[in-house]
Amino acid sequence: STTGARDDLNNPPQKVDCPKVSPLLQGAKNLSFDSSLTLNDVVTENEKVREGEYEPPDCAARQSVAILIPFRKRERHLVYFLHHLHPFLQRQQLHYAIYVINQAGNVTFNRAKLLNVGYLEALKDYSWDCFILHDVDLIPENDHNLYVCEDQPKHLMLARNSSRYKLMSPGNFGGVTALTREQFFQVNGFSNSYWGWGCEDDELYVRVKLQKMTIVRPPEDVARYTMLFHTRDKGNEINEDRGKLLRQTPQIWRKDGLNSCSYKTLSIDRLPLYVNVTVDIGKP
Ligand code: UD2
Ligand code: MN
Repeated sequence: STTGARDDLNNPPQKVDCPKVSPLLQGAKNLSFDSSLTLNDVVTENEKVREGEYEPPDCAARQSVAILIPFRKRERHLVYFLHHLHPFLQRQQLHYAIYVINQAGNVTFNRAKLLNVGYLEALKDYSWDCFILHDVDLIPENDHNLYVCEDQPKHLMLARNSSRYKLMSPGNFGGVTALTREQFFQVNGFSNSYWGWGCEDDELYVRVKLQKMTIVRPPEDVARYTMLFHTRDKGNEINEDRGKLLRQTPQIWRKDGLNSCSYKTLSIDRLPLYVNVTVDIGKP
């Protein structure tokens, strides 16, 4: 066709890059959690989100970010998470999608292996620049805490209400971390061998250090979180082997990780606000 209108359809005008600092940021917020809020309410609040994915309408996002959440039976936390995170990420003008990696069955929980699965599965959808590895119960309080990756792995959760905002020790790498596609690949992801609670995050930190990477952090006053109340989940008992395993990292990281992560995907449900990947990850 030679009509102008038709050309516009075939070649939509290139979006300009989003500004370096989003004009939509609001800063520190007092979060509230309304126990009558339902998942359907949150769907209604977020009509611009499609199958868990969003792109800023007026500019080209600087990074495409996959949020990976290890999950089993934390439905209430997930409702609050989606309610807060979708608007938070949109104010940062990101292209993003939220993936919930749901462990099937009742055998011991394995957070690290679920995150490996999330990385591998999300990359089948899109070549994400950046991966945010995110506990479902941590809600960021300040949208200046940017959910983007840096040239080194980033630790985003430095203080939380449940510890009276006491600063985490510099050796901590848990809760919420951001690695680029290449950084996560370079360390061979997480170990698949941490069944139950503890030290899988420390293990990732060892992998990062073995690659001579360093850790970057946001400003302390910005990297603050509310942790939703919980007790230790059934099926996620403390891992008594964690210390022994951790000492073996230099010997095993090359053969225990993304390259040895075997699992069976039971379903991929593209729900309005997140992609739900239900997976059989085997047993210890
Ligand atoms: C700490 C770390 C966490 C992880 C964990 C040890 C912080 C703030 N967090 O969290 O990153 O290293 O210790 O494994 O340092 N989950 C479920 N269902 C379950 C069990 C766990 O969905 O039955 C998921 C959920 O996303 C949860 C996460 O796993 O937030 C971590 O488990 P947790 O919250 O019980 O552990 P916590 O708070 O001690
Ligand atoms: Mn927790």
